[in-house]
Amino acid sequence: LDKIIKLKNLLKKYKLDGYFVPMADEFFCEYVPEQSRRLEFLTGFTGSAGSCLVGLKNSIFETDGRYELQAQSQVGSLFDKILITPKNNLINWLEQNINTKSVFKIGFDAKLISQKQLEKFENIANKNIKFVAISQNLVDEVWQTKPHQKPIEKLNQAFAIDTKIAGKTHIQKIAEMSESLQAEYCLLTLPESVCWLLNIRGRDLPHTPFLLGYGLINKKNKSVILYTNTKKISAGLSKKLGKNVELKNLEEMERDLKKLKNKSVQICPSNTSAYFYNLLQKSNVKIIHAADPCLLPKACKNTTEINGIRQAHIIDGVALCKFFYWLNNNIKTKKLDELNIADKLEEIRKNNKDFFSLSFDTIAGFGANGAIIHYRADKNSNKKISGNNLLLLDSGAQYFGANNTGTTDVTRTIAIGKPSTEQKRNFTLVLKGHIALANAKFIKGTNGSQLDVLARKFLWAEDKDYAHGTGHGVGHFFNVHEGPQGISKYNQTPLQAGMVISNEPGFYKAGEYGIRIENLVVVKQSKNDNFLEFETLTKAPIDLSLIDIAILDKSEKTWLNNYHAQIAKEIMPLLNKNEKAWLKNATKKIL
Ligand SMILES: [Mn+2]
Repeated sequence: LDKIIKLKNLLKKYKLDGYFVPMADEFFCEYVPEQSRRLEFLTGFTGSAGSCLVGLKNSIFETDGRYELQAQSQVGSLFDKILITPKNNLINWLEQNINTKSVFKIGFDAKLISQKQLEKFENIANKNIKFVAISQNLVDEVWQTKPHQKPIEKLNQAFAIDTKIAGKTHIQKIAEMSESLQAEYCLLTLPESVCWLLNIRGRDLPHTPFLLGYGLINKKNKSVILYTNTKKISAGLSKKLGKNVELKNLEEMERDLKKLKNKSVQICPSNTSAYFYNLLQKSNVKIIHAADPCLLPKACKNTTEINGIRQAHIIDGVALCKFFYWLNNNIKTKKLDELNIADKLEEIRKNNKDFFSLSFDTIAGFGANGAIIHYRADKNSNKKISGNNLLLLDSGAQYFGANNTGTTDVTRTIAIGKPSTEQKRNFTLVLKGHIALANAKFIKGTNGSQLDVLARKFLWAEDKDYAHGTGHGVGHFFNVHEGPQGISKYNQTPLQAGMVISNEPGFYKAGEYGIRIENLVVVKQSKNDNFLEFETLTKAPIDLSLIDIAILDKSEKTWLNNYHAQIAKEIMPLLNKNEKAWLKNATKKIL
């Protein structure tokens, strides 16, 4: 609370009525590094989506439905109201509650909000509400004064991805991107695009191998300036990047952008900060709005990348099978809970020499906790795993090795004790949807929103559904949530060969249990040139004890038997004797 009081004192100093604090840092990634977790520092909120307005009179917190309960418990006492987006949001709240005749000034840091978000703010109906960019970040001002201590950015070394892993040199990529530009320059503001383009990775985020930085492509010269903390780039890496890539510190970017006067620069307003947008505008740069040109080619993996991803899934499948064998053997004798099984799974994955990191925090939710879609166990919520109920386990890893570089994300639901008839029925409905999507063949141009129903139709037939998308894109040793592809009620991006995507229908009964079956698939050319289909990448058995075989049709049984036979073939040779016996039973043919 004292931090909020200190911030309120600063409002008076800067003559503001309120100050807006977003979750994002200046790189707009899904995960935010420690030194930029301002919302968490200020409020104690640990979720991954949220923002707040600290006002002299009222203070408001907003987040989405996933974090409703968490926000209430973590920040409920600090704020007058918690808004759950998209139904309620800060703009609506301001319009309904601020009706002063005088100007109401809300300060913000223009580096931390996108131009698109600023435009939404500026379109607010009540024109007495003014959004004012403040160059000093007010949360940092609190964070940098004793007794608080803002963490210092770690100088994590970046590293190169060999062409044998990336399938294409960065020189080729730069040439192709330059070719595609609609302007003389392109400002890349997403670290994922910069890292993809230059075939580099970094260690700036715990689960995503990003080097945080920006890029400026020069179309004519087919060259790139990389703006980052150059202390993170070794002499060797700098040499590898060669003469087409110039390294500069972030502080130099502002001066360089001003020099682009009268030149045309392509940017994407939804991931370019209001700060840089404004700077370009003031410098008389011709701004051209376009989607980030790297995102689509990054999403469509080449054959080399797909081969690496396939192998990464075999390593991951081995770790999962070893874990399932261990779980099966220890469930009755050891005291297991959500936290210690997540640790055990991480320990097993780490045994592989090419393990790099987890790709997100493991979700291990037993019984009622499994029904919380983005659950993460902590000391208070941690449930013992015993009795009869379902264990939902969603986890993944990053692997980096000569032949097995890739990102995994897999969910299995496991029966602990004896499952109920109802649990088996719902699990089988989810499985039928999973198989229908895995088996789908579709004409080129089809998008995720057209396929989404395949995964839901069996649940819908019984008036059931799940409140999340069916699939998200996944990067190649990159972000576990990658755009623009996805399978959901809304995603309009046509699926293309090489896209990696999750297939993860589920069913959740609040207060009782959760079910989700998640595999990653890659889009590939079908025999007929006009059609596409999926190849399933994930290699982990699906719990046979949860299947109501009577409601599977012949083609569904065939899919499951083939899937399990493939796992047995690829994973078996990499297990010890006891684990082999377990896997043989777990992948036995159903009739
Ligand atoms: Mn997933």
